[in-house]
Amino acid sequence: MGKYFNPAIECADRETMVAIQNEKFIQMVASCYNNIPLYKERMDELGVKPEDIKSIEDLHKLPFTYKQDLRDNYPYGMLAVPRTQVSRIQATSGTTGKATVVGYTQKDVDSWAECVARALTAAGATSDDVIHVSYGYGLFTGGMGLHYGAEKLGATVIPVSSGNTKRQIDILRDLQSDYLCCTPSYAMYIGETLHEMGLTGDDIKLRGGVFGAEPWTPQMRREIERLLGIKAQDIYGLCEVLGPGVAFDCCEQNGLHINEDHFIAEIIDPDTGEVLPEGTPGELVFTCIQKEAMPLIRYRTRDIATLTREKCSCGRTLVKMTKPAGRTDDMLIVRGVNVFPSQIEKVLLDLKMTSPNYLIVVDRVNNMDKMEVQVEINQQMFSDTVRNLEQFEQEIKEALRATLNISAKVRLVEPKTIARSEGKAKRVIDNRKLHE
Ligand code: DLL
Repeated sequence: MGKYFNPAIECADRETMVAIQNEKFIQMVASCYNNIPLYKERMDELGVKPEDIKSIEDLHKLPFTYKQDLRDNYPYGMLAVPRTQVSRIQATSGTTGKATVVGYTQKDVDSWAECVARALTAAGATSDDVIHVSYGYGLFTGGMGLHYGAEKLGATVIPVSSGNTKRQIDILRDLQSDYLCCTPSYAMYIGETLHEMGLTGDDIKLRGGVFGAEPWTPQMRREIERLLGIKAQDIYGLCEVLGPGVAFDCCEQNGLHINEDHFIAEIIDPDTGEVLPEGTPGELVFTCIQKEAMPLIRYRTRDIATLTREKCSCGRTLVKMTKPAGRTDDMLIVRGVNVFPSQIEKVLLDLKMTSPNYLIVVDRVNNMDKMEVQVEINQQMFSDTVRNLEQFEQEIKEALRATLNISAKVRLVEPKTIARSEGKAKRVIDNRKLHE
């Protein structure tokens, strides 16, 4: 199955895997304590010293890490190595306030590539294949992550990045790509455009695709497979922990195997922090045990999932997570971009002419995410001319685009038309039905 199917790790019995994890975990905790002030402080507060950590059984003694901790220590405060040893920086898309910056040493970049190469291998790709990467390149981990993974595999990589869909199809055809890597919604869009051009899956050579970065349903998977004539595989990850390649699905297409020699996964009750037993849904928490530059202890992902160690027909023993079934915070993922309602609120309030009443309506039309922001104008604006209102609508649209990096439809509504709430305000209506 190729060099990056590694049965010694991926099919290891539990005892072997625990032995691998124990060794790396103990080293990593010591490195965090000695090099990252936040961890020294948190562990001292709890009265835990690195010597108290003898195996992964002691994981629950350690503190959690939150996204806010990364923001508070922006940009380099969470590094366990001197900045000069960092060979790459990536960052999360669309967060409130400062971006979350993540560093990698050369060895981390290499391990990351290996995790992605495993995912590509599980999807059936080999070193003989041409791999077309349409994830965005840049600070977002999608483009670079899949690129280095495909290169590690020994494949021929085409770094197309996203956008210009007709051109994507020309490249897929001309360069005879075997695999497509992008968000599932973009894969759908490429598929639909292909058919609009009077072509079908038979006119391209694609055999498979590796899609992730946002939630997608099994129905969407079947539709992508039909439109492009491929097998569509899932890949999961988050920038803080690695990027794509934390987990990937296999031929079963039923849950994603976690690269357990790199990450220890736990499921916790998001309210109490209590560790939940296998098979119970809760918040996914990851501890990085191989990362040098930015190892995180018990990182709260906010993704809701379930873990299972049931035998998988692919032969891998790596624990499987269900596809994230939502998040514990209010982050929306629109066309692969992370959007917090508070970012939209800030844009509107900065423009001053609106009331702080707004509603975000997200939908999926023809398999593409659409976002509409309904903005309540104040009484004074309401009596203004239509021309001025149109101009204002345009201004909001541009400001949102500049902040979020994606476009949204803006609709001005009359004063007092957006429902007021007596408890928590409901700012988002998500009609996408992603988890039926
Ligand atoms: O989305 C990394 C990535 C790139 C994964 C390319 C896969 C492919 P972030 O921008 O930090 O990183 O967003 C992470 O996206 O916490 C999940 O909520 C969501 N997410 C990522 N992959 C999946 C997936 C990248 N396969 C956040 N299914 C995560 C559902 C996903 N949700």
